Amino acid sequence: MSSSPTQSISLTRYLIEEQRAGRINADLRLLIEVVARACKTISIAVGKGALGGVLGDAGTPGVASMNIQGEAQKKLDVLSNEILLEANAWGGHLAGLASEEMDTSHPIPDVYPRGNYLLLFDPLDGSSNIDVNISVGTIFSVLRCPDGVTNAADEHFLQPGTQQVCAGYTTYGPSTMLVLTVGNGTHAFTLDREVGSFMMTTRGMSIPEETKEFAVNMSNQRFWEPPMQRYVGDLLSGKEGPRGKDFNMRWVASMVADVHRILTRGGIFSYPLDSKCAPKGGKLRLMYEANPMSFLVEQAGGAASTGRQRMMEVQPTGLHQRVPVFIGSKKEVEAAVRYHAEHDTSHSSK
Ligand code: P6P
Repeated sequence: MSSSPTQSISLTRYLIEEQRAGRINADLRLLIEVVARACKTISIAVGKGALGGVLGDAGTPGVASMNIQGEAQKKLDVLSNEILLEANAWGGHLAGLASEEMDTSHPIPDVYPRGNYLLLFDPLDGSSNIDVNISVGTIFSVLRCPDGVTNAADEHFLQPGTQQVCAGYTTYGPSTMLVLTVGNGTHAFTLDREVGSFMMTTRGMSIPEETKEFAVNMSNQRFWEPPMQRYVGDLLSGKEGPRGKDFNMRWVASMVADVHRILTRGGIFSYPLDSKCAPKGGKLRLMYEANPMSFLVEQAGGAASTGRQRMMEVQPTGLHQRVPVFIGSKKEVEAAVRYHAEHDTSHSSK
């Protein structure tokens, strides 16, 4: 992993420099600052743990609150969503928002001016880990609102990942870190809690092209498609097998934590189709999980695919669309894609 010295560059200074260079405008700078500030508030809530009375499921005792995903919402899911909605309502930089925790997109209240950006987010990804004190995170993606659209609706969000102008995540771990791209590399900022500022700690994250580490939920192995079975089987065969080297495995079950490790030291994260999730298109969501992570990883020299298509070229058909995900070290993602292509070719000719 390469990185250049960061001196004491704050997020604000970095954004001013990007604006001065013409890569972002004032509204996008405000958007990123607002989201970063909201994530600091979420970090405080997450950090309180049981002392903050915010652990456990949302809803009333015995009656869990479910989101559109059919997943039980944690209290912190709901709180994080509300923090991001409130923070982004009044700034005049957004035309609309969409969240994993809301069935449809959310318009900016009429009392506030509207801007030209669309913000999508998973307010607290990996929240099932909250109650066991494992790292979770916030993932966000920014698109331009189509010209001439004043009342953004769901269909205006359905743009491929290549249309993103910004993507980022905040990971609430031993330290709180914001990882961000505006299309000019992927950079990491660490929250200085004493000052309350995100300070650049890595300029230009760079994912090694090769890796010996993979991340997948192995308990789903018997449900995978044949190419995934063969791909992981060869990883597990190690140096005696076709890959000729031994691999290590990690699985945090928190996408932000797994992807942050991969951005930091390489690896491949896979959440493939399996017979359980295939009817829904996959497990992870395209618009506010796979696409922003793909933008960040590609900007760091990695790759991201559905296994059969570059992730950021998928034309979305729904706000909560799910996709299979292979993301990380470029040559390892290419290897996984090759296993799927070989399978599909040999089966299409039959
Ligand atoms: P599993 C968390 O719920 C999440 O959306 C991702 O953050 C994570 O990678 C995945 O699901 C974990 O899935 O099947 O291991 O619970």
